[in-house]
Amino acid sequence: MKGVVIKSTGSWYKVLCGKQRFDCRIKGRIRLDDAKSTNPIAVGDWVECEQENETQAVIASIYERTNYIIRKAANLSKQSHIIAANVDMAYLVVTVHSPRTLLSFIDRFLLSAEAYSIPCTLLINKCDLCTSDTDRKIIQNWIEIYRKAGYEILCVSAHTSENIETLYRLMAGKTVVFAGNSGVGKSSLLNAIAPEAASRVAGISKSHNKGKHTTTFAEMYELPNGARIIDTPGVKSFGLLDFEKGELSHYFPEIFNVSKQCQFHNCTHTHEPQCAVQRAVQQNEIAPSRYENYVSCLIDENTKHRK
Ligand SMILES: Nc1nc2c(ncn2[C@@H]2O[C@H](COP(=O)(O)OP(=O)(O)OP(=O)(O)O)[C@@H](O)[C@H]2O)c(=O)[nH]1
Ligand SMILES: [Mg+2]
Ligand SMILES: [Zn+2]
Repeated sequence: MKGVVIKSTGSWYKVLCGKQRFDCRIKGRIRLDDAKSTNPIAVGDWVECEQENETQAVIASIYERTNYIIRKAANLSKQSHIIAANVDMAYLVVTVHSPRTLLSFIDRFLLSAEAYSIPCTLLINKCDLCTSDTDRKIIQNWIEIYRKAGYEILCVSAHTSENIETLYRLMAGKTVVFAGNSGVGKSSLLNAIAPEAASRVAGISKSHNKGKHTTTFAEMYELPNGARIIDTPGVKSFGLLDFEKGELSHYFPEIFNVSKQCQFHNCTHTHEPQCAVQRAVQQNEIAPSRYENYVSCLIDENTKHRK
């Protein structure tokens, strides 16, 4: 029987086959394509199961993925971690307050989502906390940066329910993944959208103003309108997988658009003369922060020259 993985702890899996849920282990010698991954089977994967009894089954094989979102398990690690598979889109949850999300984190996430062809929308959560002029300016600035880059960006609040209905409507019938740093309110948003899901939520650590890594395993929740939300554990950083230097700019949509007008077709947009990208940055058509983060990814130790 075919089912979708709705929870994965790495050693056992919860699989939904039709309306029935099974606790599953992986069958002894299953063939896995991606042995470098810490979790070869991820939430969102379609699998073939063999039923053992009322509640248990074994995963015998895994169906090919349409896409997946992946990051390096740790910066120096050779292993990767698949956050979710077979998703229609990703919502990157970010916050101005408690904690403040770094733009470098956002841009690295967006880069990976582009590389794996996953449309991404940004959600600025905890907007209820942003009452000061300074906070409002930051929000305006973020909206400008990411709209210019071609991304949708929406202010929401899990506490006051701002834009929660809109979000629910936007997700109808889609499989979406909620990603972001720990403590930005991914699980809280899920609970606001689907109170029956009741995912665990915890406070922000007072000493560090950071999340407490409350959600430990990714899990998929089904909503009455056919949406499926994958709530994921917060990540601290987003380690890049091995990109080639030349392909990197393809994953910054606004840089890629303008780069067609550069003098050299293999322009890296760093030192070359007649670079349309650098000109666009000077004219503020491309946000300086986006350009800086592009350059920082370019010189990242994991980004390679073509072999
Ligand atoms: N003021 C305010 N607080 C919020 C909002 N959303 C979440 N919080 C609080 O932020 C804290 C962290 O929320 P969680 O939902 O656990 O965050 P998370 O992103 O799931 O964190 P991890 O599971 O650790 O990745 C909790 O104390 C929430 O009550 C919001 O919209 N406004
Ligand atoms: Mg959580
Ligand atoms: Zn250029």
